[in-house]
Parts: sequence; C-alpha cells; structure tokens
Amino acid sequence: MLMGQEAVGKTTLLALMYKEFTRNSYFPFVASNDTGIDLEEAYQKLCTIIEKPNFTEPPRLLPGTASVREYNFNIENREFVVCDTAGGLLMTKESDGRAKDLEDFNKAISKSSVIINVIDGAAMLEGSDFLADRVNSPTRVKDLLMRNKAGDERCLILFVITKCEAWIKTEAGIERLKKAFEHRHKAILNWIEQNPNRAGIFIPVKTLGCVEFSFKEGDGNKEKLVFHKKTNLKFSQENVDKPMQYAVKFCMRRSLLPIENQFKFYGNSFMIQF
Ligand SMILES: Nc1nc2c(ncn2[C@@H]2O[C@H](COP(=O)(O)OP(=O)(O)O)[C@@H](O)[C@H]2O)c(=O)[nH]1
Ligand SMILES: [Mg+2]
Repeated sequence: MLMGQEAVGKTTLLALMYKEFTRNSYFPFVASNDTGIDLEEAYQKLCTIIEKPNFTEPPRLLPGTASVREYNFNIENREFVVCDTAGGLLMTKESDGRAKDLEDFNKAISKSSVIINVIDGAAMLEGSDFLADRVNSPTRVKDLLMRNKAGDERCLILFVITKCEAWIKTEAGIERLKKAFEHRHKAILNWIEQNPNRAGIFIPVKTLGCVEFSFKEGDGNKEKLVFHKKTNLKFSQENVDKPMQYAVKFCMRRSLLPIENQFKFYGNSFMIQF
C-alpha cells in the first residue's frame, strides 16, 4: 500500500515502478487488463508532459474518485494488489462525512504486508519543521500504523524518498537525506524497533530526473519549495523498481539481500534473510 500526503509523488512512483519493474525483474509480472491500461496511460502522459520545453508542473496522472484505488498484478500465479490512496485521506476526519472512505483506508492498511511511505525529500531536507510536517505528516503516518498494525504480524515499511534529484547524485547528498530522514521520522523508526516482526528500508529514488529543487521562498504558512526543469538533464529514473522488488520478495518470503549501498535497513535482520 502506498501511503503519504497529497502530492508527494505516490502515483508517479507507481506508474514508473510498474514500467521499470516490467523491464528489469526476473519475476514474470502481469498486470490485470485495467491496471495495465491505466498505468500505461499515466506513463505516456508523464512522458509527453515532461518533454514540453516550458514545463511548469505536470498535472495529476491518474485522477480517481475512489479513495483507495486498487491495482492488480499476477506474479508466479499469485495475486498482488497495490493500493494507491487519493483525496488527502491521510488528513480526513470522520466528521468530514467520509466515514466509509476512512474505514476502507484503515482496512487497507491493516491488510497490507508492505507499506510504501512516500516522502517528499526536498521538504524533508530543506523545509522548516513546520513545512516538513505539513508536507510529509510523519506523525500521522506513525499513528495510522500504530493503530492498524498493533499486533505481531510481519510488516515491512519502505520509506521511498522522492523529489531528491538535487541530492541523490552524490554520496554526501544521500548522507544528508538519510540524516534528515532519521531525525524527522524518528517516531516511526522507534515503532519499528519495538517489535522484531517489523522492518524498514530507506530508499531514495529518482522519478523525473530533470526537475530539481532550486530554492525556498516565503516563511511560515507561505513557505514554499521551488523546483525547476533543467534543460541539460533528461527524464530519467533511478531505483524506482526497487520498492516493488523488495515488496514482492518480502511477500514471497525470499531474501531481500543484498540491500543496495545507497539504502539503509532498520529493524531485525532475520526479516530480510531466508
Ligand atoms: N521533481 C520531482 N517531482 C516529482 C517527483 N515525484 C512526483 N513529482 C511531482 O509531484 C507532483 C505530485 O505527484 P503525484 O504523483 O500526483 O502525487 P500523489 O498525490 O502523491 O499521487 C507532480 O507534479 C509530480 O510531477 C520527483 O521524484 N521529483
Ligand atoms: Mg495520486
């Protein structure tokens, strides 16, 4: 299940993950008809938008009315369901008249073996505490997991860092991302350490490649991060298939090793070795 605030990059990740996974994986990977068409469309849309010279902000890729959208895949005769969430569900209250959506959301979390927490890396690293909280809501994610995954079931949380084109290029940059992540998402890392059946992996990814963070403007409520399309850089990806690789292996109880150098594992190592 993909979890994260609006606009952190969940749907973009899903469309690219599907593409790269199909290209790279040794698992035979088959999308159900609707899933294949939807994700292919999202990918095509992303490509045309990104090739435009005076590109500002690409629009939403897969608009959906449903709060929890399911994508179905078949891998080695097993059914996999990836849940994407929309409509700001992370911050929805029962009193907003969306009790049913909220119930579906909580149910999906408790059923999921793997949670992919998508995190806006620019806000995490460059934002004030206020902005980083507003954009990524680490406390809210932790509360939802504590409530819906209180038991002893095996659970893997993949922390996928998006919008980090400006830092993923160098080792020092990745180190900075890691530090900021451990500082700002400390509470959920503590929760992982509390039970040997939980594990986490820090995974920085490059999804667009040609759009980089340039500067921060405004203060308080008006604080905003500004990105620019770099004409010297190409639309390119790095690591986008990795979350899916780990998720599938984890569900099939296969070893997740070796974990990439740029990544970091948290929790009990027996969770990833078989
Ligand atoms: N620079 C940059 N922009 C991204 C990245 N991932 C997503 N975006 C942009 O962030 C916006 C929101 O993405 P979307 O996938 O719709 O977010 P969702 O609401 O979490 O599903 C879009 O304008 C994307 O193009 C990334 O890795 N780098
Ligand atoms: Mg979305």
